[in-house]
Amino acid sequence: MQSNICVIIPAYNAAATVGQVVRGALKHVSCVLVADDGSVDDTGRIALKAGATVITINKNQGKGHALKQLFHLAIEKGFDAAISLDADGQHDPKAIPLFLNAHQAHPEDLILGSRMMEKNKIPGGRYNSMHIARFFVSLAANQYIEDTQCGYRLYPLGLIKKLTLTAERYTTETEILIKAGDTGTLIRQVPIRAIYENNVSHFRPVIDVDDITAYIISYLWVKWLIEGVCANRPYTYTKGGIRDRIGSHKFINGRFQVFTMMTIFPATVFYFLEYVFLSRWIKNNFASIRNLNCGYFVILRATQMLPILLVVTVAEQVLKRIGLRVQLIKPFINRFYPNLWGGAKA
Ligand SMILES: Nc1nc2c(ncn2[C@@H]2O[C@H](COP(=O)(O)OP(=O)(O)O)[C@@H](O)[C@H]2O)c(=O)[nH]1
Ligand SMILES: [Mg+2]
Repeated sequence: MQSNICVIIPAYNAAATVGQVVRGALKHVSCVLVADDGSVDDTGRIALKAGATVITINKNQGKGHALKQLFHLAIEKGFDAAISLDADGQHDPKAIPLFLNAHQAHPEDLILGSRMMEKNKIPGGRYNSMHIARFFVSLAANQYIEDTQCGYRLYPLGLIKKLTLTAERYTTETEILIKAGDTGTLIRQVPIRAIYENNVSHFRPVIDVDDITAYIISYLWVKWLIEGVCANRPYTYTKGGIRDRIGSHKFINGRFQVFTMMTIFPATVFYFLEYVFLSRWIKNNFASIRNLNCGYFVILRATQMLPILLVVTVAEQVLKRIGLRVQLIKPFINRFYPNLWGGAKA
């Protein structure tokens, strides 16, 4: 039984499952904190009955906000680390010892669950967006991250204190990976099951994917701006730095993200030129990319291919409707969004 590590569960209308998750977690840790995020069902009461400490957020504000409240509480209570679990039963508490063991061996690292051992169980559309996210998030986080969208994680709270979190809803978890990785923190992965039976999701494929994409692009835009003109600077995140300052103003941040989305195509061309020519004077600029030995062109191409990916996705859907089952997206993604990090393959 671990007493210096707690489990945190952001929950929204999860009355049917949260009790079981809390009871399962309490077999491994002595404290489970649940944020009942404006649920209209019995989530809070059931979590409390199952033995959790419950904080109630009156109006639904999303997973990211609930996570931030839970981090705050866990830090206040003096825990060293917190394991986050989904409330809907997609994360089996039986896997908690995997996270605890990994943490014991590597207390400074963020431990992330990966469902890629069972990737055939993940719905096709979801898997494709995970593959694209993996490419760009890994670039931003300076390391290969197989399953960037998995919410089953162990966070050392000392690490959380080093980050300013400004993103919301489902984007917060991506923001944590990027900012942690971009300070030099290692992100270790442990295999977990992919559970998709009876799955009801609050994730909105268009709005939430757009929000995550906009965040990643805006982050890379700034990261490469810095790396392009700095020698030997693979890690660009500093708490309170430029991206945090923009992020902390909701209005400015929204405009900034739109601006970076609209300018990412010319911006990557510009960075490509900087990569090729500026390196004569600025040694080892774009250090994070030079470490990969792939050249900036691969990244330039991956970015420029994004609108074509959209066309390919629509084409595959249209062909499916008229009864033609051709695989266009998969080969496209494998070709243009390769694993540049070697080692682990997914
Ligand atoms: N606090 C809070 N948690 C949420 C909210 N939406 C989702 N969650 C939590 O995030 C987990 C994952 O969300 P879900 O909608 O299942 O997304 P998916 O598993 O990626 O399809 C859920 O099990 C909840 O624990 C929300 O609005 N507020
Ligand atoms: Mg779910």
